[in-house]
Amino acid sequence: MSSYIWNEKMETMPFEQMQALQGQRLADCVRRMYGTVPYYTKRMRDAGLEPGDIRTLAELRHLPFTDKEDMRENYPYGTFAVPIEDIVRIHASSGTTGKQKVVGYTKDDIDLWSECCCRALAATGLSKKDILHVAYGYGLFTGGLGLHYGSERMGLTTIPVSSGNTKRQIQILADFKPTALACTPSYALHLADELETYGVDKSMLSLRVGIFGAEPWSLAMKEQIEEKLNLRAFDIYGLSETMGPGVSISCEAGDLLHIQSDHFIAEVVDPQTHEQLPEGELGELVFSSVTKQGTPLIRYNTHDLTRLFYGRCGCGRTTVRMEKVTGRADDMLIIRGVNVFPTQIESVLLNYGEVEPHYMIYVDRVHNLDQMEVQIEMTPTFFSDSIKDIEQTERKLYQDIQATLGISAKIKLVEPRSLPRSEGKAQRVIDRRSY
Ligand code: DLL
Repeated sequence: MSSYIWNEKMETMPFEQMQALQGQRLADCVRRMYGTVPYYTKRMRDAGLEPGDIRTLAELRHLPFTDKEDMRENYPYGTFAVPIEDIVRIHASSGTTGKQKVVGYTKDDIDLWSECCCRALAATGLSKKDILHVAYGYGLFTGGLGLHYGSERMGLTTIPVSSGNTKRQIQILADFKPTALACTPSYALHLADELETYGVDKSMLSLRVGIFGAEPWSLAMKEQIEEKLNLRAFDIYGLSETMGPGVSISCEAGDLLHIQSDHFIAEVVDPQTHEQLPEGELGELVFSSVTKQGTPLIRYNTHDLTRLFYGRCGCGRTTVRMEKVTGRADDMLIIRGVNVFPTQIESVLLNYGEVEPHYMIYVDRVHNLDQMEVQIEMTPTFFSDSIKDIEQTERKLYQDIQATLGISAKIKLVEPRSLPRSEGKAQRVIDRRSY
């Protein structure tokens, strides 16, 4: 079945009407938070603002930003806008450093989240006739439970496998015949590679849709997963602070992701000046989750890098679209002064039939000079080739990566299956530099 629109009214609302609704919801949200959430009240006062100053969407740009530090400084419940007895669920995300970012959901928030996930699932063409295998982790991570509730609300047969235990995952894929798989793209690739180990051919699977996200992945990787698992892959985006999966989803008409604009007001800002950027310009993605009751956030800087696009999409939706997130501003490596994102390296590797998209980037500082080494797994067939061929491919990759990044990196082709695999978000970079 092809995709359909779950909430016609909200997902196809004329742009001006949506902006008016967003402005109204923003004003309500500011009023709700002012006086209830102490850190936010202080922020507004410091900026010389009162709730009455915010009446329309145009006034959004006057409001102060919120960042992960605000969540950490107010750990665990200081960002909550309702008493704890109204909270029915808590999630948390740890990130790489510091205290966890804790978020609370009221019953209405869980309903809103399920609605957003239904919209996302519908955009991929799933309906109640489908069986969804959820291999995102269940627990404090939002991936598993978030999609689970949306899937059940839509009436799909939902298999809550959670992450880990690859052997069992493959057995379920082969025996229960799910038609859709939800997990991180790196784990989808791992599952595809492991099919053979367990004597399963992709023709024995019934998958037709993949709902992949929670980490950056390139379009080249998307094509590989589609081919290896014989499905159509969609990109699902979200973050715990604003809700979890379902904030945006790609559609059948293209690779841009539709943001659920009636709940999340998106801006893209210049990373240095924090000024709003016009349509199509690359910058940091900022969200205001104006309908959330538990932990609403205003102008939360995700530090994810993307561009925004407006106008009606080929699928009929009018919601604001964002480009596939290529990385986070804080994931960016600066090697000898040059900005490098792991996904740039990934898109080069994926043009080579001799290697697998399993790679690790090691960064060191030797005699005050940054050095980058990229280790890439060879395919089992290429691994058995002559040393001369392997060295030649290493040289070609060296040149290609240098041309793409503008700096050189040592390339080391390693044995198949020798690099660590992740069951959730993949770790691609080990930065061993000390400053
Ligand atoms: O990763 C929520 C999620 C679960 C999204 C399942 C999609 C599917 P956090 O653990 O809080 O929440 O991490 C959020 O992950 O700021 C991005 O940097 C990254 N991220 C999430 N989705 C994508 C995506 C979940 N589709 C952080 N593409 C975000 C690229 C993504 N990066």
